[in-house]
Formats: sequence, structure tokens, C-alpha cells
Amino acid sequence: MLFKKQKEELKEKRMKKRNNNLVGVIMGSKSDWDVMKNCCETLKSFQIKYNVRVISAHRTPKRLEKFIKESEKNGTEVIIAAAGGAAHLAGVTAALTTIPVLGVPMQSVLKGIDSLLSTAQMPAGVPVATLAIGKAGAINSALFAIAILSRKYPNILKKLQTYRNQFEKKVPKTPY
Ligand code: RP5
Repeated sequence: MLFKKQKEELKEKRMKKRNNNLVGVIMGSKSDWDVMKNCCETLKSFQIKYNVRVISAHRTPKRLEKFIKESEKNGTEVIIAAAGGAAHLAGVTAALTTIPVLGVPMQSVLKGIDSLLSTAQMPAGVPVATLAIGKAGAINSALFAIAILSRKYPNILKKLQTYRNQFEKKVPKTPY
């Protein structure tokens, strides 16, 4: 009996070690990847562990529930949710967890305005921090997640400060 319990504890420990992704990145469709890969590349450039999944609030609601349960169990600290059109993914995710949710509106037939409003205009009570439409939002969602994590992890803070300082050197002083 005790042996079985110990085995289970060991299994859980191993699982935790394997899955300690600080950030979860989800998107409503595979078609969002072209934009959302910019988010993942930014996380990677800061050596942040993340997992990435295609999850839709309306097409795969069970997958969303499972993902959230696993994220909570595995200590995920920020979830980035990207969707386009009637973009409810970030809102539904935020409703199911207290992990901070960052929303990225995807381009759509209405140029992403519908996605932006659906993601940002959450009624009071369940917030979604919404970034810009498309690539800028994808990159900034990663940087925002990094800024949140940097309050707790000094090594991440150092990298973020270095990244910000580089702007001073990169931006030309004159426009010509
Ligand atoms: C949303 O619908 C997705 O996030 C995507 O932006 C949009 C279109 O999806 P597909 O029809 O390309 O799969 O749920």
C-alpha cells in the first residue's frame, strides 16, 4: 500500500519536473500560428519554458478545460490566449482560472477589430489584459508575461532590463 503511494508521489514529482512551463500559449486555430510563432520566439529568446496548443473555446471546449486543469496543477503563471473573429477564447479561459490571462486579437475579415473588441471588452469581474492586434500583440504578450514573471524571478528581470537597454543603442538619433 505504502509502496503504491510512494510510487504515485514519485510519478507526480517527475511530471512536475517535466511540465514546469511558466507560460501557456493557446490559440483558436492552427491558422493563428503564423502570427503567434512570434510570441513563442520571444519567450524562447528569454529562455522561458512554455507550452503551446491549438485550443478553441467553441471547437474544443473539453481540451480547454483539460489544459486549464493541467496548467494549474503544473504551476503555469501566465496564460496567453490568441483568437480571431468572435474571439472568446481569452475570456472563457479567464473565467475558468485565476491565472492571469493575456489576450491577443488575431487579424480577421473585419481586420481584427471584432477580435480586439471581443477580447478586450470583458464585463467587470473577469479581466483579460488585451494586447494589440496581430504580430505586435503576439510579441508584446510574451514581453508582458516576461514582465510579470520578472517580479518573482531575478534572472528574468535581468534579461528584461538588458533587452530594454538595447533599444537606446538600436534607435538612431537622427531620421536620415
Ligand atoms: C478563431 O477563428 C481562430 O482563433 C482563428 O483566428 C479564426 C479562424 O479560424 P480558422 O477558420 O482559420 O480555423 O477561432
